Amino acid sequence: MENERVTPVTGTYDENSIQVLEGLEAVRKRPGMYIGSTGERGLHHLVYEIVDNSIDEALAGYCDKITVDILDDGVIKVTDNGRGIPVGINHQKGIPTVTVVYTILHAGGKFGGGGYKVSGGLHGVGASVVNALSSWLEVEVRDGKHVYKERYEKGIVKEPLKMTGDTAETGTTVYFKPDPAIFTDTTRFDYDTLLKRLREQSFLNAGIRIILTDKRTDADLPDRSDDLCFEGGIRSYVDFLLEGMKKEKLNKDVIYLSTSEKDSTAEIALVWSTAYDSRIVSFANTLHTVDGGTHEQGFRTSLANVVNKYAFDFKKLKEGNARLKGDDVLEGVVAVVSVKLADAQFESQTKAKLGNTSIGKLVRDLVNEKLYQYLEENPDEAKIIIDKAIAASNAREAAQKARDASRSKSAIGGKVRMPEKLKDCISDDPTKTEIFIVEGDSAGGSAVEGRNSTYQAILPLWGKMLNVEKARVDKVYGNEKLTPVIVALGTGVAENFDINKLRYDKIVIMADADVDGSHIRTLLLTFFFRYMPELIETGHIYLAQPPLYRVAKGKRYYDAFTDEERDRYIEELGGNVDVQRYKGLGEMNPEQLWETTLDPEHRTMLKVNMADARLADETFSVLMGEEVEPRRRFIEENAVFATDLDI
Ligand code: 1YM
Repeated sequence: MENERVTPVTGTYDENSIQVLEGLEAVRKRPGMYIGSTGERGLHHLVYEIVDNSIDEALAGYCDKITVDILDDGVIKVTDNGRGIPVGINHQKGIPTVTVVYTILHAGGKFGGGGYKVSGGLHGVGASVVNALSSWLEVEVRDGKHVYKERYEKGIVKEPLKMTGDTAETGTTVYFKPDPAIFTDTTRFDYDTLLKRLREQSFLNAGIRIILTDKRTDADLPDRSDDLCFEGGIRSYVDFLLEGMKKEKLNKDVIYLSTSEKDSTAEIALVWSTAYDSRIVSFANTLHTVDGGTHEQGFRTSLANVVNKYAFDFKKLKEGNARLKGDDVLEGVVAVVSVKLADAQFESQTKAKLGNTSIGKLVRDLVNEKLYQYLEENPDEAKIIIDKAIAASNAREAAQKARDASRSKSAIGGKVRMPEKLKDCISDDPTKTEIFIVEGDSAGGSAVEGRNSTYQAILPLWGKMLNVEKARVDKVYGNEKLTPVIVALGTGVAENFDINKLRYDKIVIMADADVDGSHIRTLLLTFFFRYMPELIETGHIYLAQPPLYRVAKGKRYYDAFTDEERDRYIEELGGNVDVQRYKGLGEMNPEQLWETTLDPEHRTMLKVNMADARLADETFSVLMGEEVEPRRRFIEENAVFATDLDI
């Protein structure tokens, strides 16, 4: 068939082109005003803006598949199987509607007012902004009969809309290349960044299928593709979060609540899990509200209300009992709260916090009514929830007692008495001092002798690790090993924690590479992770790395930390060497301990990050937890590590 030009109505052409050029100029002059930034975030937002139009089409019920391809040369391709952007002449503007959408500022979504855009790109400015900020952009529309194409450069029509062929399909495809003159930091798309946002979108819009594929042929990029479609919507999202946290559901199923009012909807998926903290992820118009806001706050407060109301109404708590605190009810909760509303008000430019008060009420009413109903109808689930909150409450009270005890001050001077076992350093400059928490008395003795007592303090932890003690926090607090640590560090714990009171710059856990050592490490890291996470976040926690071997030949020697390293040194020294295996910290003499583990000039230490600590927390839960089955499984899978574990 012959190509056919779709010609604009000429009468309004000049007017339009002035409007177009002014709009383009504004966007290119101040891109930040339209997409937030011209950094990596802004770059990725271009993709979301285009995809949002496809999602709107899906929400309207006309599209069920969206593909996003990352192509070579910084090009993105987005395709959907919707109706296709209208190609007919727009009566107001006298040019094709698709051209209006792509060239006239603020004409995205539904021009002419009415309705609201719920898929919510960052600033809701749409296709024309993406176009203005792209070196070139091509849009292809399939309307079930014909294929139409238009090409723009920096937002200006370069090849006007023309029919290029026939098709039985419908849909829209957009190719674009962000302009490197605008995105001066980078024009390189990050797969994981796109994946995160598109996954969120597919969770929040149940049933929509989004396929992301990295088609770049550049060096060392693995082929990646994710086919995202979640029939369960935000229920699937909760399962996904649990998987990431490696926690199990306590309830049989994820609980789902939803409601709608004239201009707004709220839906919540939640479950109680084996976790000790809570994870609540909230969205407004599908934008992740990182800092929460009225919707999230409404959820938190009403959750505590409902559980208390049910507990008292159904005599799970007696009349004289104290109410369960919000934090106790929240322990272990994993939830997704998603609201959609017209005229969303955000408290910050980045849309991280929702401000609309009416939506807070909608969420509260939803939880108060429907969750109560759920508890009434599912008494077994209600019991699980209340038992978890009561356990949390007991643990919190025990913790409070332990804290009060550890804060008791001696009569003179109001100074806290330091633990008897602590061999403190002379300096009290908390930016220079170090404390070594040492497993075992003999290693402690060597460390005390071997250290530089000006700035190195030693705290030996004596006795065997409490193998079978349960993971409950009250045990962790009352624990005879941890109290001296809390007192020596000086910061207090949990909500009383104050990093400004920290008495040392480096807190070094010094334990052997055997079962007892790894128990101590796991216990301490778990404890820091749960009750003093700021110490980890601010990089104060370290693991000492005592070497495993000394390889010596004559006067030359090397300390090796792994078998491979040992073999390398043996080779380097040309064989015929003396290899000594360090049996453990306790068997090193003070000089050796100083040389290998304490001396800042020679030692190797690992700085602990939150990921390490989280892993320890998980290991701890498995090792010390109440459930025998996962513990048995863990030990089987880690047989070497746990050969003489006493279970
Ligand atoms: C790859 C990007 O933009 N898809 C898309 C956009 C639209 C429609 C369908 C659509 C919407 C409507 C009617 C309507 C848009 N249309 C407009 C406008 N994919 C992509 N798919 N028919 C088709 O909203 O009534 C803006 S976006 F304004 F022209 F209707």
